[in-house]
Amino acid sequence: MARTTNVDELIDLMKNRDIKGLARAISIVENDGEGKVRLLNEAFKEASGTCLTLGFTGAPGVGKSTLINSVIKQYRQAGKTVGVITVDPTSPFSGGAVLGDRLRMKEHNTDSDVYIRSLASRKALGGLSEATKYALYLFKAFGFDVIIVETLGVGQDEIDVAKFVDVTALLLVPGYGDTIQMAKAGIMEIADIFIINKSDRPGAELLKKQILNILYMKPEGERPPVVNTSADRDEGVEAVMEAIELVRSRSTIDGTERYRRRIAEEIRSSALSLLKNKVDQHLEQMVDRVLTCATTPIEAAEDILRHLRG
Ligand SMILES: Nc1nc2c(ncn2[C@@H]2O[C@H](COP(=O)(O)OP(=O)(O)O)[C@@H](O)[C@H]2O)c(=O)[nH]1
Ligand SMILES: [Mg+2]
Repeated sequence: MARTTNVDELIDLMKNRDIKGLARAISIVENDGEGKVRLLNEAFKEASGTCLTLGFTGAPGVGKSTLINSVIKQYRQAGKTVGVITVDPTSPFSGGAVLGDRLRMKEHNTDSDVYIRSLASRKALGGLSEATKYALYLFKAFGFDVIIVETLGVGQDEIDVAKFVDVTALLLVPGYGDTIQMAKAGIMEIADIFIINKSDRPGAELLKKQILNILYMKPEGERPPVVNTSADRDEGVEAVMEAIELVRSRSTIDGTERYRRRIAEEIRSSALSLLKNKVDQHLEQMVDRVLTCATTPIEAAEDILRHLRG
């Protein structure tokens, strides 16, 4: 069967660290291609258990791509291979920013031990896109030492990323709407590391104090490090690396529990996405029935679920 061989071949290519195999596999996942589910199942089984996954989150423009660029350099100097997953905004207004990302990271394009892949942000159930979650499976199967996810930094994806990576770094910048940035629901809770980027600008120390004040409530051993950086000058990047190591050393303590929670989250998000697809198949018909007063929305929902069970 051609389809089966194809998946096996891709898995073999990835195991042999062939970047073209990885690129093809990601395309299958992105485009809902044939063999996607088997490919992902095999990738999950092959996944390297030792790779470190990092999420960089924060509003557009705070300097995520710039900082990731510096972090890649640090890992490369340490001889580590790095995979980066970044999310392309589908919004036409952000076209310039996407191009900016590519240009900024171009420095590493000739380095075969760094692979940067942009993914479409569509099809997310309000959170991190399915393509991003599944690209993580593939990157792990490929066996990068470090995998970095850059979020779009908009809405739920900013928070959702923390469920799927080992260490989440939240970037903030001094000078604009600090309180608004921090008050954003859930964002303070998910950050393992706070990075105040653009610390060359006024207000960086004040912002640091504000963050430390909030974090003071946490027990010392769990308190997230707060780091000042000027990513575009490579300043503070060593401190970021130390913070990552600190958080990583902590999380081995409750590593099993963390992993259990992540797997639960992966099952939940996959189940919801399957369910959503199934429900969507019945929607139009049910809308017609409600519009003709044959049923109510609540009864229609129950009907769909009954139908799924049967
Ligand atoms: N002044 C200053 N500008 C920075 C710094 N880091 C990044 N930038 C600039 O901020 C802009 C947005 O950076 P980018 O990395 O694309 O942000 P992203 O949208 O979060 O990925 C770019 O013009 C960067 O050159 C910094 O530390 N200081
Ligand atoms: Mg960016």
